[in-house]
Amino acid sequence: MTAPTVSPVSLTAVDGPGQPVVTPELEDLYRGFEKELLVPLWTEIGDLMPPHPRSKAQPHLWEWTKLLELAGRAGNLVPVGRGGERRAIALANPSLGGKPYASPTLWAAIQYLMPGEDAPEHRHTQNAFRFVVEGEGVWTVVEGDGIPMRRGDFLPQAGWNWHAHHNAASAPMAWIDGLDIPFQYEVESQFFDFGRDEISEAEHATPDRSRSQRLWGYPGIAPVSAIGSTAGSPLLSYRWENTDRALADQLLLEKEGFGGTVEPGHAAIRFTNPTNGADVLPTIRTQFHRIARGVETAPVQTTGSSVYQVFDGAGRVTVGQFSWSVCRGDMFVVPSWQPLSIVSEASGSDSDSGALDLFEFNDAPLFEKLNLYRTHTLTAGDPS
Ligand code: 1HN
Repeated sequence: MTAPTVSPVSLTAVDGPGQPVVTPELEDLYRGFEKELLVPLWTEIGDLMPPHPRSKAQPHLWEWTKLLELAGRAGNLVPVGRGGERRAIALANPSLGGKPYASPTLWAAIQYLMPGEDAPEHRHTQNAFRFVVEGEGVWTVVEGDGIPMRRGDFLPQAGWNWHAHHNAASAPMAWIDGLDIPFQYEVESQFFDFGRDEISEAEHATPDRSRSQRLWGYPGIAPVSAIGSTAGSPLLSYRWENTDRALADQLLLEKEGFGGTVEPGHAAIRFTNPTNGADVLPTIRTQFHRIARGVETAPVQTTGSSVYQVFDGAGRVTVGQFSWSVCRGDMFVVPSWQPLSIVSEASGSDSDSGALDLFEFNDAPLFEKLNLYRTHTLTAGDPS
């Protein structure tokens, strides 16, 4: 290895509080630091030690109609197969240099599979999940277990499990993927294996209930033979009918005077691992919110980032200095410590209750494990 001819270290002497007097000797000292690849703390402290998180990421909204239209065009032009592995199109945060990262820790993508298509089997250390905002007909096959994917279903996919997908229906289907790729890329923990090019005929079967659901799909009941046997959640699909009823019941219980919501008119559930009540994935927390018509949530700021997808209804979302009208399928990112507030607004034509339903995923398990998790609800007296 030869030494770089141009040093990547670049130091500018400036006048300012806590800074040394700018003299030719100081400039010469700084050139010496640059040559030896050294950086003094006194020129960096403001950036390295901010008073609170200042995310490199920016709040941003991706509209579902645009995502779906482009994914559909990719469906006609781009084959799925070994090598590219998935027809997945990632959301790139506008201030992360064009990288396929929604936030510094989270990957979010729309994935699209044409009728009869198979996405080949592989496994990786990255933790992943799928969430379905519309459509049905794709089965994800995890360790040979075929799991149906339908509107509202949430499917966690802990790292290092073999998985493939196939579309058994006569129409294309889209869904979203969330993974911890940016985090694992930064900490250099990634492994990847190709599996079989084709899954077996038996694995193309479309059972209504997966093996995982038959073993783990009963509330509060665990199979004695398998307790403690898996790292991530052994329940491979969390079905919409349960999520919907849990949210509806929270709002009803609140109306009946028994509480249950996180704040008035705001029901929230977390998808948990039935073996221990922890998050379904070691690095990603997944939750679902139902905000009753006309309700505005209190602005909350949290360390770590989150991505939301509107599941149903319409509303207005404010993240820091950004504010958007949102409707079904739209996705937005909330960077670290940016206050988030949501108003549920009736969409007019909806025959339902007019509530706003949102799916959320975030990196809170990482922050909690590292003792870096903080959350704060802003009140009128807080500085803006
Ligand atoms: C992956 O395996 C899937 O299995 C989706 O559906 C997105 C993005 C990067 C790397 C692997 C999937 C992915 C991915």
